[in-house]
Amino acid sequence: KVSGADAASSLFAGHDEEQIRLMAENCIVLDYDDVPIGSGTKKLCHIMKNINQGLLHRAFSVFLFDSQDRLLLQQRADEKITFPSLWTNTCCSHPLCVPSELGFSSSSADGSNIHSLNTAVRGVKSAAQRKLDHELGISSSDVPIEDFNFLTRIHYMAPSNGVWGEHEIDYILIIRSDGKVHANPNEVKDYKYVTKEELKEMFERDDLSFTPWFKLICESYLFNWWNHLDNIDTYTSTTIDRML
Ligand code: DMA
Ligand code: MN
Repeated sequence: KVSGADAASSLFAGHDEEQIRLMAENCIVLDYDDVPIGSGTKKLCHIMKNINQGLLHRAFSVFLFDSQDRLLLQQRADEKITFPSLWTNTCCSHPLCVPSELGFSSSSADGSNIHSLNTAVRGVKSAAQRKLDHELGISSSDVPIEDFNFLTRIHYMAPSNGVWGEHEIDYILIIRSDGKVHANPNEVKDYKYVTKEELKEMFERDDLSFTPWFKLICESYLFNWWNHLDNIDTYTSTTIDRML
């Protein structure tokens, strides 16, 4: 149930109750170098006024390809508070500020160093598995952790509507799966598997709109990666690409 304060907040006026509830999730707040420095609610992290003062958080973007090399796209639900109704990559969200999604693991060989990229990647993959199930109903057994490929990190900022926006270090993950989709209508309005040519045709249409991060990734990396899915593990970069 949404707390009285949030339900009454004018920031949330007219918004969906479930999406308001999700704004209480705790995101991982970062310094400029992607080191976790604390937690902040999803609400706090997505208010443009805070972003303009430098507030930055960790995110991920999954690109799921089927065995025929088609990319799974989703159209965000009208209920989404940020970037509603736009077409985008398979699944995006935020790792939560909890040990498993920070990547802490007692069994890992590299320990759980908060400064280590391997640690962060482990946490992000776990969050990606959780959200593929939540948004698209893709079973975790169809997207095992070891099948995710980490590609790179993109630092970007984009205003959405009204007071809302994004400012993230976005971990890009690619996975191949033929897992069956059972879309959650509160998250996803529509979905579609596309070839490269079909995606390019969608970009030409003036009745379709896309999220800013998906466009950025398409213009920079996506088509090159798409040509090399069979050895995508060799495309990993440890640098942060600042697309600001
Ligand atoms: C946020 O995605 C992450 C990126 C990379 C933009 P989102 O707004 O879909 O997050 P959530 O599904 O948690 O609302
Ligand atoms: Mn975000």
